Amino acid sequence: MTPPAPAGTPSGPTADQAGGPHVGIVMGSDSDWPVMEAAAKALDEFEVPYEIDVVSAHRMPREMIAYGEQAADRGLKVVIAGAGGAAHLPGMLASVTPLPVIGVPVPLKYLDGMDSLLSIVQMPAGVPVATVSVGGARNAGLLAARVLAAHDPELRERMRAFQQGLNDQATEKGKRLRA
Ligand code: RP5
Repeated sequence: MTPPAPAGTPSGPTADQAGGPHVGIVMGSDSDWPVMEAAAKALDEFEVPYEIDVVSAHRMPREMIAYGEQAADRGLKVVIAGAGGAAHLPGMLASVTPLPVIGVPVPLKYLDGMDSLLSIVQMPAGVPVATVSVGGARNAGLLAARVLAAHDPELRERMRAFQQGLNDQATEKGKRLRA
């Protein structure tokens, strides 16, 4: 897992794996990476190949549209898009790709991420974005893995084991409190 490469070229440690990346993780700026990194970490845990890039809706709109238009043909199955402030990236990508788009509202210095959240979540009917919580990049990665698991029994088993792990941890915490 590496920080986003310069804009334009899909990258990421797993992008060269056989079959290519299944998930595209994109963000409006490399300043979003400290938040978005959690999505990549989650996909690492499930050994899901992904690519990372900076695709700014406002600063590089033509590249952003090209990324969305080409994503499915390049073999991506899910797009995770994070942005902060006037966060138009997830919605604009969703408007030009048939793939599921998961939006991550990135919190910035002002407004506690509410601006990002509302920009991403209030999509018009017909153009869905699955919006996670403010800063919820880990859940975005986990949701992408679940989408892929719907058609991948092995990945589904890994997800079941992960869920069992959550259950075990919570049970253990309860036991410790009761002791
Ligand atoms: C958004 O503007 C980006 O997603 C980022 O959250 C925010 C600020 O970008 P920088 O000015 O830090 O590059 O489009």
